[in-house]
Amino acid sequence: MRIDVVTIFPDYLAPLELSLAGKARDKGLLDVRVHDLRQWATDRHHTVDDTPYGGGAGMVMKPEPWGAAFDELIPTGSTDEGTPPTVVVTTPSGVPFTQALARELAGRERLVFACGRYEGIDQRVLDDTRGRAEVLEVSIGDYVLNGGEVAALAITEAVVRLLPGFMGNPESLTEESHTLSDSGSSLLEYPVFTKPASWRGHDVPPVLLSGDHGAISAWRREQAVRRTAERRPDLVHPAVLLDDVEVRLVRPSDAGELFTLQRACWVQEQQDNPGVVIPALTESLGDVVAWAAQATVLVARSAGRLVGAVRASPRGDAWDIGRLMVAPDLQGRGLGRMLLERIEAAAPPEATSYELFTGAGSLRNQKMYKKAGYRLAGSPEPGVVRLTKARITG
Ligand code: 6GU
Repeated sequence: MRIDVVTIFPDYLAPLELSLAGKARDKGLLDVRVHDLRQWATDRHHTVDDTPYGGGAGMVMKPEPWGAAFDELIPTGSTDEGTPPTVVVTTPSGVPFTQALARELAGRERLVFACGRYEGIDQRVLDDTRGRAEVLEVSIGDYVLNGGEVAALAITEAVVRLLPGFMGNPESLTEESHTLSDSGSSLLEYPVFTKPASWRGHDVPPVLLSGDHGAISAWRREQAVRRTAERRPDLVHPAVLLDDVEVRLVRPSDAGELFTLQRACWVQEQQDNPGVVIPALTESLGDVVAWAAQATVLVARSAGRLVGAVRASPRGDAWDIGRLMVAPDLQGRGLGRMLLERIEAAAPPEATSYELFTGAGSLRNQKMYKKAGYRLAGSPEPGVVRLTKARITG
């Protein structure tokens, strides 16, 4: 494989000479060349950036130096002899870099990295290059780096170690995190241990010393699944997109699932508020049917599944909101906040404030309510806090 890197900071790419990529070079698997973009800038100051058309902050990388760089590195006609080169433009607005993309890139004969700086590269450079090469805009994660150099290093490292003949022991490639299992799902790696069996009072899990290979595989798989569910729920079940969610008024036929969802949701509340009596945990199906018929109740469904609900009723001048619930596996995605906004919007015209209660120990709930504009307004009984928000009517 041949890799060219075009950057205004060639020194940044020095690590390519070392370790991994250096090893691949020594084995003759890899030919890496780093180029300074400024050598293709024609003015006296070797200018590579300019102000953006349309205004706005920051600078944009000028098209001419990039055009000249690609003309030299990827001459027209380079498509004719076999596979066209792949230009990887590193940018936070690219497609996510994944192990699957690393495997794809490892199959290419030529990669050309274009390391963006400033606010990015004039878009026409990429459009102009598409005739001669496959152009991919790639990001290494949801955060912003000053430039694409570190991303180019990371991508190179992930790709080069997959080159046939690079790894001494190819088996270590098939077991690691993010390798697709037979079922097609991706799991994080299980925790690993080495000698001694006891260290600073921490023991290695006994099953690993048992010599029972079946039990060891089962334990490892269980640990991998547990870790993945905790750290990367997005890998276990694809994110529920908010526009997948239908919110509507409750119907009598929702009651059974509402009853089940309520129980599941308030178990956590009981754990966070020990000793507090929580009616939502002990109500019967009949109780749920009764309040669902009396109050204004909204339910959220996603792909047919009941995933959230909220209820409210007028009390004096207040719109009394309660039973805001989101399925435990889908919390933290803004669903609760959306339901809260929707039930606020359903308040009768005469309501002047919103009011709700939650556990004194339910810090996550309180944080969400405060973000939504609620303020603590006393404690009606031990372990319970009241929150209120003035209604602003236009
Ligand atoms: Cl590829 N470039 C920059 N500048 N920032 C990033 C990135 C790339 N990937 C994540 N953040």
